[in-house]
Amino acid sequence: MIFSLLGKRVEARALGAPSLPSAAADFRGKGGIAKLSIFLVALLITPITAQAQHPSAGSGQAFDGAKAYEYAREFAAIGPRWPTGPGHVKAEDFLRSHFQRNHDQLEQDAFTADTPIGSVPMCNFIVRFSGTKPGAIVLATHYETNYPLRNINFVGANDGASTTGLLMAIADRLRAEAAVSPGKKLSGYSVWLVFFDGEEAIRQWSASDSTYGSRHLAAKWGRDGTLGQIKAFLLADMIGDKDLDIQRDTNSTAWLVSLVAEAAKKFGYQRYFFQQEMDVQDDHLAFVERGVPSIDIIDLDYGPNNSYHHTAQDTMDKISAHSLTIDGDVFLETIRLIDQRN
Ligand code: 1BN
Ligand code: ZN
Repeated sequence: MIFSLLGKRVEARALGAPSLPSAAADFRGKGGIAKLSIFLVALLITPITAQAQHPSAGSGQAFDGAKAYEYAREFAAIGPRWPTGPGHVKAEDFLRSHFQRNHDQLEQDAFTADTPIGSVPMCNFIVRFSGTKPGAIVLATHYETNYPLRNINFVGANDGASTTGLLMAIADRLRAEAAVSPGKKLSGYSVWLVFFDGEEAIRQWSASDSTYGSRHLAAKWGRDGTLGQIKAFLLADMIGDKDLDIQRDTNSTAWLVSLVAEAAKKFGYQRYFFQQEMDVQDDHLAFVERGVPSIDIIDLDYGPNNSYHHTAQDTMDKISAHSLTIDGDVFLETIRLIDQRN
């Protein structure tokens, strides 16, 4: 399959996964009904621990994808959020006031980006939840919308808003977990949520005209030694899509890809993950280049022939609470697996 994105052609390779991944596909053909009956009886009598665990596994509570969706809806309702535009200021205010209201540890990383239209003020937001172990896991997204699309009503429901909502709902979970823990700390590594500005190209995507926020923060954290604390960097991008199919990015760190696949498997979510592979350039690259174990969890197949991507059709009706539940369950389980790793 070939996607045409931002004027670039991105080639995707199918990884030989069955197109009908459900167990039902195995019961076609001779003796199928008998086998299906045996399978259903086995399902009924198999202890729950032996099956793919429903999202109550792990921390003991299903992820609230409806809450993530509601945050995304509020955020997308701000309207277009292109750098230098009025919606961008409102988006910054929204994030700032949300995390301040919740008394979270918020850092605002304001900087000036050198872009094809000149100097542009940008701001990354970092929200930190302290853990008992030394080191941190970073979960990241971008929140702004595309400057070249400023003259259409591009609200980026999937592209920016969905994963902003996802991280806000993850913050709710982390805050609640810390509140009931000894010393008000997460048990495990610290978790830092990062909302990047300036992921999108200002004129045309290139290494120097894109990912302004992540390149700025990776360089800054490289200079001040913060990168050395980061055990893993997980990027979420465009994974609110109702029709979720997350590609395996070939620039991502192999062990982290395996860990995310293991987390997905725990919930029986394998069919949504890594059926195709792609070379993806995104906000994780500045961290990959500096040796931080990193993964881009991204769905680059949005709508028929990718027709919703970077169009005014990227609206809330194209994303779902169910996809955000899958994402949240897998992110939280991946954190748990990284915590257990060493
Ligand atoms: C993601 C969302 N991107 C832009 N908006 C980056 C990207 C687009 C990466 C296409 C790979 C292909
Ligand atoms: Zn985009």
